Amino acid sequence: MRIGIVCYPTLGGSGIVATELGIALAERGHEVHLISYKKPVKFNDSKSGLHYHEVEISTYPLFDYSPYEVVLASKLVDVVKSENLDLLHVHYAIPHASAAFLAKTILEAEGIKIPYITTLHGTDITLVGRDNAFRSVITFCINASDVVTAVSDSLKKDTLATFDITNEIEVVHNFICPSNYGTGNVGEINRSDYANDDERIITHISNFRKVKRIPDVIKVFTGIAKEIPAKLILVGDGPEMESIKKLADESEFADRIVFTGVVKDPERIHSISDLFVLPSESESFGLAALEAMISRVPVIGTNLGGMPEVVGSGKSGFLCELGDIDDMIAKALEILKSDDTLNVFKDEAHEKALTFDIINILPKYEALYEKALAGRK
Ligand code: GMT
Repeated sequence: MRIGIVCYPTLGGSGIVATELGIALAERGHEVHLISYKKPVKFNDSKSGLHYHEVEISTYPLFDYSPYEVVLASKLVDVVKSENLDLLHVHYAIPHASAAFLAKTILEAEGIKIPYITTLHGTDITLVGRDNAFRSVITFCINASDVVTAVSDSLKKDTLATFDITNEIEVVHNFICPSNYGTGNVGEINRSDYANDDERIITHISNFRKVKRIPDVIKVFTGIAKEIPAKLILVGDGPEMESIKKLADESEFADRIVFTGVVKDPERIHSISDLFVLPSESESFGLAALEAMISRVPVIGTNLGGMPEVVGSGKSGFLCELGDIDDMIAKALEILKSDDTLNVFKDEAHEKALTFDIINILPKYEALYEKALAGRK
């Protein structure tokens, strides 16, 4: 198949999933064309069958805000025609689904039929999607999609509860490529640069937005550090960075908190970690948790959204109620109390992560592409 994939290029989960999917589809012999405003962070230039098309954003003095959706739709029309694409797969509804709908309508007027598949990722429904300013367009474009997928059962439920959905939503969970982990290909990292032998390493990786509740990470770490020797590594960057740095500076364990900034290959950090903390107030799936688990790192997270589908509770880690810091500290200490217990959790985390192997997930997308092609609306 000749597939166009639209995504955000950043390190956010939807961009990672879209790019990894593109790479895997190219490996299966499909011709894949990734379309975004910047080359996605995980794009692989040397992969045969994988191509990149950049959406150029025009700026004119008249525009306070450049109309990205319009230039994206125009680009989609051009790429569908020049590359003879069979279908479009857009990741994150806003504004990718509406741009795809516009492109499809334009192409239809020219006698070209192209289906589009929309994958809902999370905040496009649970956060941005709840904003009334987007509601009518998102609802329409989800319903007009030839196929709609959600990355968890929980997100499907949220979508049905938030919008007037008349279309079917198929759940296709996010995935992991186990072969990318534990290969040593991501470069060396010395545990001793971050912690002493007797210290546990706690990590958190995110885009530092409010929804991730990083102050809770610092509180949980403080509780752990009061009981056992430990270090906290905070990976990523985003709007909350300044306030988090201030909180860390004021902490009684300030000298045990390290900020790395954005790290392109989080597996380097996971390879030296003992525990991953993700106390988000909303998490449709929790790809960051899955990435930790495949690297044998157990998770302390919140019992909401798609997290129970990914982490489960009591084996690969523990899920606690939102904001229940005392419980998170107690559960973290339970995992970290001895090397034997920690190793049991590490093994379980890895086992559970393997159930999300891309080998099991990719055929589901291929089948949905076939379905979209068979029933071109
Ligand atoms: O919230 C993020 O970290 C970014 C966002 C995105 O779309 O890039 O993540 C959402 O999609 C990920 C991939 O499907 C999911 O793993 C995340 O759980 C989801 N984030 C939220 O629901 C807050």
